[in-house]
Amino acid sequence: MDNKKISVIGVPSDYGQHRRGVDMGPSAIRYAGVIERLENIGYEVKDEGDILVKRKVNAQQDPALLNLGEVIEVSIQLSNKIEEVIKDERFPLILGGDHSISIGTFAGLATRYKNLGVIWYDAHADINTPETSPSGNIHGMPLAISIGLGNERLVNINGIAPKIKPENIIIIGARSVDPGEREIIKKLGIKVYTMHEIDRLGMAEVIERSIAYLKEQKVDGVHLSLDLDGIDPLYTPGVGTPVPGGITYRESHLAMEMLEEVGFITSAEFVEVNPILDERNKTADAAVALMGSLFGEKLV
Ligand code: 4U7
Ligand code: MN
Ligand code: MN
Ligand code: MN
Repeated sequence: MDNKKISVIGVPSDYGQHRRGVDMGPSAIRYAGVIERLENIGYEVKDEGDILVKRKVNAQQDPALLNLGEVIEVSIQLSNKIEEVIKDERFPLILGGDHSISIGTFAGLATRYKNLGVIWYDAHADINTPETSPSGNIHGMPLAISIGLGNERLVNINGIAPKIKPENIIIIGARSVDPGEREIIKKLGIKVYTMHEIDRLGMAEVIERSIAYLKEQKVDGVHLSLDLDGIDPLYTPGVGTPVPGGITYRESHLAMEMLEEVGFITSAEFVEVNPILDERNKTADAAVALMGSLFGEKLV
């Protein structure tokens, strides 16, 4: 990583889905030693603390967009925080929280990057709209919102819309895609490396192709959004929507190491860590170990 200054931002929100406990993700990841781990590699790390997330007031619910008001509030705060951090020339490292927090992440990043590349490491495509979503859970919608599809208030957070170009997105690890998502992916030609391609090509080839592709797109930055459910639940059981048949622990380290070697990741988030569903903080430990690889930890 070129930028030697990291700002860690916790987003203790669970409003994007219905399994409580993912709001404790930032605590679990801090407990797993994220700050010390990065400092030991040689970074100047500032813990910005957590975004203030109000405890839930039971308001009326739109079943197609659960907790919309709360997600908007969190997104605005996170966006502002990220804007401040990148103005300071620091690398934003965001700890979730469920994946709806990416809405705020993209909003903040859009204040700086006009042609941002995105690596979406996930078992899911997270590209549902309120019309296609089988659940109404906003954590299944952030990629759609980033490209301007879905609820207008979410799409327009920060006044910049769309925030990402569909051709700048690469999804890695997909193995649970809803019918409506498949249609959007096909229509927009979004690049997806499913588990099938990872098995056929190997992770090294998948990452090499992804890097080459984003370079061709002449992106001005690359955001890594890593949903811990992209990895097989054997290694990361503490997630709300586990899907078997996922990426291995070693493949994930390899992916992080290869991204580090080219040094083009400019922001990252690790989401969906739910310590209530975990086994002895295994998932947060995995997240921190992967950050070690992403930030260039060397064994010898
Ligand atoms: B995550 C789902 F229907 N697609 O929209 C949905 F399968 O951030 C799951 O990747 C979304 O964990 C998972 O509710 C969102 C479902
Ligand atoms: Mn997922
Ligand atoms: Mn996700
Ligand atoms: Mn999930």
